[in-house]
Amino acid sequence: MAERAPYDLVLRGGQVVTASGVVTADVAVRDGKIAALGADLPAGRVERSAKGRYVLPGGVDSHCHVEQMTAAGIMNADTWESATRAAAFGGTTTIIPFAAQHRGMDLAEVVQDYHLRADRGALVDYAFHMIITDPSPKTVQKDLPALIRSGHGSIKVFMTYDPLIVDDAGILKLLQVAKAEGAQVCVHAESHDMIHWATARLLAEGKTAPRHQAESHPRLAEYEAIGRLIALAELVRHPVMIFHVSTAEPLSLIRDARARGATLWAETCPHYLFLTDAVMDKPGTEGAKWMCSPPLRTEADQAALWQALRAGDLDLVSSDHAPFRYDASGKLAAGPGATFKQMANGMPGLGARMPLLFDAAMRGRLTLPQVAELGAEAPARIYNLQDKGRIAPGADADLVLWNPEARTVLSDDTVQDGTGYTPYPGRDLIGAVEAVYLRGQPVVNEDRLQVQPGHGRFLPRGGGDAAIWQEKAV
Ligand code: DUC
Ligand code: ZN
Ligand code: ZN
Repeated sequence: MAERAPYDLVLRGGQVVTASGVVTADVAVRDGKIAALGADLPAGRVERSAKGRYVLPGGVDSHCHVEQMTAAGIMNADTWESATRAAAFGGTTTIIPFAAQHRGMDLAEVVQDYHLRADRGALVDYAFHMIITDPSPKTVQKDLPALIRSGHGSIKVFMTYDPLIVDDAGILKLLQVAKAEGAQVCVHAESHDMIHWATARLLAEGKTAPRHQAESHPRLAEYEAIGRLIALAELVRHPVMIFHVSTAEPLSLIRDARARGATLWAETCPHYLFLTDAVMDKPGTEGAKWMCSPPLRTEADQAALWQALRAGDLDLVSSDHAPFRYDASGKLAAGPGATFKQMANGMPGLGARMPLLFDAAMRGRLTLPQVAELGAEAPARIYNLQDKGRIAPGADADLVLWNPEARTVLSDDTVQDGTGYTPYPGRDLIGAVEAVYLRGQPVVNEDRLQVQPGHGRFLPRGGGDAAIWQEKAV
């Protein structure tokens, strides 16, 4: 009887990229896990040359919105299938979108509903953050603890938006529950009242076009809310994840808080790194394609965010994929005369995130190990996805082969998600995804999808270390 090859798959002789460096190595896979890394490993049942290619961990996108309804009742442009298709083609194999409670909704039912749709449609693996907009006694005392214990280890709260805002008292209550149950708390931190004030002034002056949306979210609104959030976290002594940092000034708040011993995390997103608000200066309503919240900022902010990523002041890069079509089903749902305030915020990003980061490494803005860290290892570690985001024996064999000789030109015609446009039309990126493996199985190969909806698995997780306030001597 023929002997079984020791491995199911061996990727031979690639440049293997982890957060700690780049080495030439074979990567061997058995039973969906990375079994060995090294030179001249024994044969696999399937052999593939990775010579001249970089092998990176499958991306982990820890902040994206999938098949999510806005408070105004607009379903975003993606199904689970289209969103995870975009993720897979863009080298991302794990996502953490949201199960979004709107006011009056039963949180347990909301989570069950998102599960049903995800379980049917997902092509890549996933977990959820639970958005809490209604910290009622039932949510806080009953549903939330039960859901955290069943593997939903993080929540998101908003400090702004009329239909979503949780006030400081509510945030303190949620931090307390999260602390007791070992859950993580992610926060959209912008001052509601400052946005309200700025928006009212702009609308009164007739400045209703999408490009004014950027002015309606003053940079001080982010600074003030992040400072307040850090104070709330320090009061309860429970960590927070500061979502989508877009401006330079809060970086010093983050550094100072850490220097005095606070435990916290912070992310930024590709659109703040690669775009400025100048892109919104388009005729008519076209600027709406780039409306997001917090909004696009300036070149000086971009430079500060890149520096913060290199310095470790920001921990990871998520897409904040929030897709709305540029038509009456999405951005233009409120009709032709709508003001920016009536248009949905957000832009697509699941597919472009890792290609943009890989390109940044090829152009010397980051190193490849930083790309592995910011795009995969850090989000997996912070969100307690222990088998994900790493190329190491025992981890899930989520692997992406990148060809540094190829180019990827982003265009509306090639987007894989449901949005129908890219925020980066015409951008020419160095590098291209050649193959994507999830748990050792090909998901994308030579530009073809290899799996069916439902292939993705739910990843139950607790809050992990990121839900524990680390007592540091300072
Ligand atoms: N916040 C997000 O995190 N995503 C999209 C819109 C928003 O306000
Ligand atoms: Zn947000
Ligand atoms: Zn978001």
